[in-house]
Amino acid sequence: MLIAQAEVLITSPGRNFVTLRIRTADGVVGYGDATLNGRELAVATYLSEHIVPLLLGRDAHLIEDTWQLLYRGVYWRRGPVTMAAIAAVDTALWDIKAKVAGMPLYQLLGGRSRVSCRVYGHASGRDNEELFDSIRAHMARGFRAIRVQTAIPGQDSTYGVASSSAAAAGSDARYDYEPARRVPLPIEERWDTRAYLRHMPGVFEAVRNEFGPELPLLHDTHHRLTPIQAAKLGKDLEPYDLFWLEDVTPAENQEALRLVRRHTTTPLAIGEIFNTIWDYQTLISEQLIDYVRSAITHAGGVTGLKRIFEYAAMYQIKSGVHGPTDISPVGLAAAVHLGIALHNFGIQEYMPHSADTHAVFRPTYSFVDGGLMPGEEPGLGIDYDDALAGSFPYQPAYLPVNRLLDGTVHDW
Ligand code: EZ4
Ligand code: CO
Repeated sequence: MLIAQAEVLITSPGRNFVTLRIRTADGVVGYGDATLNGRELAVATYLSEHIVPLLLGRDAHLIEDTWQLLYRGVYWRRGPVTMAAIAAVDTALWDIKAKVAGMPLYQLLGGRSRVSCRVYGHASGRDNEELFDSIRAHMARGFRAIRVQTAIPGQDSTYGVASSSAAAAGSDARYDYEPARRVPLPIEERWDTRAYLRHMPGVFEAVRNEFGPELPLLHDTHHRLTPIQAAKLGKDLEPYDLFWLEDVTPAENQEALRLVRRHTTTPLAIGEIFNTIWDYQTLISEQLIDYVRSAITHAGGVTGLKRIFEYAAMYQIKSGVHGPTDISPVGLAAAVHLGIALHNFGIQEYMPHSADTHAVFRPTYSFVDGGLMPGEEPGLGIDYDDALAGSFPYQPAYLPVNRLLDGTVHDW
C-alpha cells in the first residue's frame, strides 16, 4: 500500500476549503481536510512543500508512525498550521485504511456506540423577534439543540449573528452566516463587554419563556471575557439551564478556568482553537470543563482527537466537536464517524454547507431526527469532483478583527 501521489486541492464554492488527496500505487484514494479559516494558503504550502515529499513511497497503512513522524520528527511541533497539515494526512490515511478494509471508517474506530450523533444548530437574530424566528426555523428543519447568539444593542455587528433574516433562518443557499468575509483585508468589529454582560441574561430569559424548559440551549462567548466576567456570566445564566457556555476566556491560560468553575455550575465547553492534548492537560485533569471542542481538522486528525477524547473520558468529560462551515465536509464526515463510535460523545456542532459545497465534496452523511449519521460505504464517504471544484477558484477571505470602543485590539 505505497503512497504514489499526494495532492493539495483548493476550492471556494462560497468559501475556501483546502483538501489533501492521497492516492496509493494501486489506486485507493483518501481525503483529509486542511482548512484553516483565513490562513488557508499557509497550510496548503506546508503540505505541498514540506509534507508531500515525505509521503511519497511510504506505506499508507502506517497511520500512527506517520502521525509521530510529522509531529516529533520535524522538531517544530504543535500550532494550528502544523496540526491542520497533520490532520489532513491522518484523516486521508484513515479513509484509505477503511476503504481497503471495505468498511465505513466508524467500524475501524470500534463500531457504533449510538444510533446517530446529536447535533446543535446556530440560531441568531438582530433582535428577539428575529432570534425567535431563527430558532423556530431551525426546529422546523429538524434541529433539537440550538446555539443562541444575538446582536448587542448599540453595536453594528456581533459575532455569530447572521447578516440577514433569511440567513438567520438557516438558509444554506449561500454562506451569509459565515464570519469570514471575502475581502482582501480583515474588516473590524467593535465590542463592549459591559453591554454584552448586561444584555445576555434577558435574552435567555425571553428564549426560555418562549420555548420552555426542554430545548437544549448553547451560547458562545468567543474568548472575550476575563475569568471574573466569565464567572459572573455563568452565574447569571444559571436560571436558564444552558447545555453549555462556550469559550468564555482565551483559555491558553488553563488555570483561569479554576476561578470560573468555583463560581458557576453552568457547563463549560472549550477548545476550538486548541490543537493538541497538551492544551487540555489542566482543563481535563482538574475537571475544569465539561466538553472538548477541538475539530478533527485542527487537532491532528482522527488520531489526535481520539487521544484527547480517551483522556477526557477518564474525567466524565464529553465531546463537543467544532463543526462550523470552515470545517469542510471531509472534516465533518470524519467527526461523524468518530462521534458514532466514541463512548463519551456529547454533541456535534452542525452548520450545514451550501449546495455548491455539497456538489463538490458529495458527502454521504445525512441529517436525520436532529442527528448526523455517517454513510455506510467504505471509508469516510467523500467523492471530490475535481472539475466542479476547479470552477470555484480560491478567493482571499478573512475573519474580522475585534476592537474595544476605545480602539484597543480585543479577542475576536
Ligand atoms: O468563529 O469557526 O463555535 N463556533 C465558532 C466558529 C468560529 C469559526 C472561526 O473560523 O466559534 O463560528
Ligand atoms: Co465557538
